[in-house]
Amino acid sequence: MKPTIGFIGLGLMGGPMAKNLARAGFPLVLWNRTREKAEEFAHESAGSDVKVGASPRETAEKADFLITIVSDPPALEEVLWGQDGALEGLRRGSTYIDSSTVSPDLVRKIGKTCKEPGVGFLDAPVTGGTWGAEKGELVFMVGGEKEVLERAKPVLEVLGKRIFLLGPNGAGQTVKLAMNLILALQVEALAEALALVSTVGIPGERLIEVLQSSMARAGVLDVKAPLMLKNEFPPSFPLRLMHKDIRLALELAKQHGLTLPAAAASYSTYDSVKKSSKDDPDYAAVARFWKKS
Ligand code: NA7
Repeated sequence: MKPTIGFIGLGLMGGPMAKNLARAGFPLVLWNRTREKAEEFAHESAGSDVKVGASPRETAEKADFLITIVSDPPALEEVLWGQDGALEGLRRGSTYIDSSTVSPDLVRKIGKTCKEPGVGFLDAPVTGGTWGAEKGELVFMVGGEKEVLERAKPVLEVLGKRIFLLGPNGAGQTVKLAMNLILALQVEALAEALALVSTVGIPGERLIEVLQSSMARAGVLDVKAPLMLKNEFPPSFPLRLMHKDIRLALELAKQHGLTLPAAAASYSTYDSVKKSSKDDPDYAAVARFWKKS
């Protein structure tokens, strides 16, 4: 009999992750703020052991492993400390894994809160986008104790292909924020270069061809350049979340007395596109900044 997993947050990432756990035969108790999403999931999983929890607390009470993956720090605080919050429900000896991207401070606070009732806690943000979530090929950046991670591995290995233990609680989030900073800047640099060549009169496709043969070759060229060339931005990693991650990285830097000038400039570009976009685009839509005029 496999352990029961409580799963909170059926968004773009959480939905496919929970599906993989159901497929792997783990009994699931789901909770999502918009309850219909959890009900629809349970309906579609007829034949698997999938139930909908009444609240985050009840979901946690039933869980041997609890996983949360929600938008941002306020969403996670709401789920954990709000009315019928999950932290009240966690059982002694259970394991809690948060895969949202939030601040290192917040996950350290959660880690401290989990200690007293004897709950093992890992911050385990992910990279790989919706594609990685669907394929079960996410990469986990983990902060926490080795023994807790060993306990969680049979669950995480269903969801991901690589698991990096990076230090105590907060280390996973720190590395995730640093990594997303690079992606945000790379995608913005690509958008700037495309704006430059196309303004001068050279098709963007030619730039991409050259870049693919150069040292500037990178994963973002494969995944994001086609979106920019078509000017279509269906969300795989929404711009609003990248905007949040740059902000979290800047706040972390500030706490440590560090200045990140490129990140600060990039934040204002993402901010401007976020404010002027009426849809919920992928972060490749940062390219819209140069399409305004
Ligand atoms: P999505 O697709 O925006 O999904 C966000 C999830 O968080 C979704 O289940 C939301 O519920 C939930 N949410 C948002 N605000 C709240 C509050 N206040 N309370 C409870 N639940 C909430 O994001 P992704 O799946 O792409 O990403 C999730 C995380 O992974 C994020 O930190 C990324 O940076 C990385 P809803 O369905 O809207 O009711």
